[in-house]
Amino acid sequence: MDRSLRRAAKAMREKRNRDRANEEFVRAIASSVYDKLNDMVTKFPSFDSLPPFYRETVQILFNVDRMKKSLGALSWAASQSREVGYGYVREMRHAPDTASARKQATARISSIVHQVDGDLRFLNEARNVLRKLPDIGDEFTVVVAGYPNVGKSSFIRLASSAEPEVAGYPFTTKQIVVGHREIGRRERMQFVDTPGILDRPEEERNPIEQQALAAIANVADVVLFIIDASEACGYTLADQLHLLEDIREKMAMVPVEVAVNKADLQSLEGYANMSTMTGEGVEDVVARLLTHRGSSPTSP
Ligand SMILES: Nc1nc2c(ncn2[C@@H]2O[C@H](COP(=O)(O)OP(=O)(O)O)[C@@H](O)[C@H]2O)c(=O)[nH]1
Ligand SMILES: [Mg+2]
Repeated sequence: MDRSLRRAAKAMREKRNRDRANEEFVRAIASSVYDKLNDMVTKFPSFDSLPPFYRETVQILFNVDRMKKSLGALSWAASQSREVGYGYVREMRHAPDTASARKQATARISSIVHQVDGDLRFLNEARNVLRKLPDIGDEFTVVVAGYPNVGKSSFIRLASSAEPEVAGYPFTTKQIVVGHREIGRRERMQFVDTPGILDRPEEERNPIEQQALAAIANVADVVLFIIDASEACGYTLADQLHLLEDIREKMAMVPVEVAVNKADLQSLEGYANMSTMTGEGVEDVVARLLTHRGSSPTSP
């Protein structure tokens, strides 16, 4: 409203005749409010073209129906403001007192905008969160799981071709880490680390985290579960294997690869062993992960 009022005042100053100036004020405020509200609607991220991860996230956080309703309310307010404003402009051609018509028109448009105040605030908040969502595209996706301190971050750092990106994660206070690696001509795979989601057993997950897990299961082409057999991470091997079974169950549709890290301290027979400290075995694990490329229903 403030922005539109400033525009209108400027448009008004450009007219010599007082009645035409009042008319111009109303026309300017009506079209400026119309443009601004319509702009918000057309530039809002489209839900239907969102990748699955975002779609689920948006659904969990904001409810797509409510967003569609709010966007509908803005469209209504946009055309209503223009209609009301232009109605006054037509009347002002013959009105004896254009100044009071100008005030009335301004008050009515302002009241229309106030009616969608809640929608504007809601959409603004939603847009801010959408902008901050981690950049998870449709690339071949490895979700890295395992208890804290087993070496998930170290693995992603080592396996990625560039420094992993860190983004705020809407479900927790934690951050999501995404690493990328080139796998052939103009193709990339991505590694996603989800602290707070796949590093504890089921019982400790709150409902929002459980939904987050469902969203993650949706984007994962394969899960890499990392075990620290040395138990230097602070969790027993038995606890780690228990979490592995929990994740296998939860992500039933997604294949799970297991790697034993910190093999420089303690390896485990029958598993793929690696050490993200010495680098040994890491490339073999990446190669195993790549065998799942194109075989999963979620891959593009
Ligand atoms: N000895 C040894 N230590 C490791 C290895 N990989 C990671 N660490 C250490 O384990 C700790 C946790 O690693 P980090 O990658 O942050 O684990 P995350 O919590 O699962 O992401 C760090 O102090 C690492 O230096 C490894 O292969 N060998
Ligand atoms: Mg970590």
